[in-house]
Amino acid sequence: MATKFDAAAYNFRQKMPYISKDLLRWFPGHMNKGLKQMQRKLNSVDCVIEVHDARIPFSGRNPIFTNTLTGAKPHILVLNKKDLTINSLIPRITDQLKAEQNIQNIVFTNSKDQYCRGLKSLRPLMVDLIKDSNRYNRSEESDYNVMIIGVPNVGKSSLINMLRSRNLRIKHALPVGAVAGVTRSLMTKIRINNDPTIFMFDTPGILEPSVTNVEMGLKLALCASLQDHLVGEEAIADYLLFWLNKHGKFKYVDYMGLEEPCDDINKVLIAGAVKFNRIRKTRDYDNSVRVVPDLIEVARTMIKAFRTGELGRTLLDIDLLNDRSVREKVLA
Ligand SMILES: Nc1nc2c(ncn2[C@@H]2O[C@H](COP(=O)(O)OP(=O)(O)O)[C@@H](O)[C@H]2O)c(=O)[nH]1
Ligand SMILES: [Mg+2]
Repeated sequence: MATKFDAAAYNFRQKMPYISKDLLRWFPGHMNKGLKQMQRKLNSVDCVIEVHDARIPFSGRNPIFTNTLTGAKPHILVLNKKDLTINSLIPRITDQLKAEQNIQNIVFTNSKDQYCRGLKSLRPLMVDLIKDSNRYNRSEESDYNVMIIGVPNVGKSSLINMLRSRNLRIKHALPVGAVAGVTRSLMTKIRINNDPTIFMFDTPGILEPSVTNVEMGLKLALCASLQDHLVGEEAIADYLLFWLNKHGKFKYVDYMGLEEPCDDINKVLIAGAVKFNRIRKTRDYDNSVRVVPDLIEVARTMIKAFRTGELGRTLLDIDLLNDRSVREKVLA
């Protein structure tokens, strides 16, 4: 079992690996356009659902959402990918978000599970909030319009698909992608309920134009909100290794074919290359054959294992949780 290792016995890095801020500054033109369209559309929506990754509940949300898009309308924060985070921390996270950020409606979901309780609770919550709100120019409209916003790859399209197939028993309508920025066509309008009629506007993921905090950027990268090759797969894998070691999460040891924890990403990737047979043959200048490990490919494998939960459930924001005793219990 990978859990047999004692973190205290290793002299792990305390400082995050260095990465240039420039690599995390990824804000393609379509995001700017998307944001403008969303702002224009705001008058014709009755509720805004902001989707974010449950592994980073305290970081990485776009402040533009908080400041301009969610102000006047009923707002629900959906923390999706609940299946990849630590269930026992959900009440603490909810309390902290309510107290510190004044977010009143928080729902945890798994958009890949049609029986998810959070998903089930969303429709009645939306309807109640809209009924209780001042709909201004839309007070005569019987249809409800809901806008889904969030950074790339948090599961916005998956959530709409799942609500639609749950409520209307219709097959998926929206493309879903593992690569950041799949939803580029702006404002697809999708019916997800009949009585009352609820339409949802899917939107492209919009990141903060400049990442102000490097660690936050790396967490977003690890959760696939930035494109991997732009940040660099090895840099993302190194941050992942740093984080896993720092928090005593050692499932990667077995997974990467190591004997024991290791803080050196090169060694970890080389072990993985042997285990997964990711070895390339190249010819040297004198025509002799040399074998080299394909480190980028192995880094991709390691990152993917994190994203699919094979390296264990995680709360990447655990250091931002106020309650120290809870933090220590989880880490113990
Ligand atoms: N494990 C897990 N994966 C999810 C969940 N929701 C979405 N995904 C995956 O996350 C990736 C991005 O989903 P997508 O709906 O395209 O995100 P969007 O960019 O916000 O629209 C896809 O690979 C989905 O299959 C979830 O609740 N749990
Ligand atoms: Mg999408």
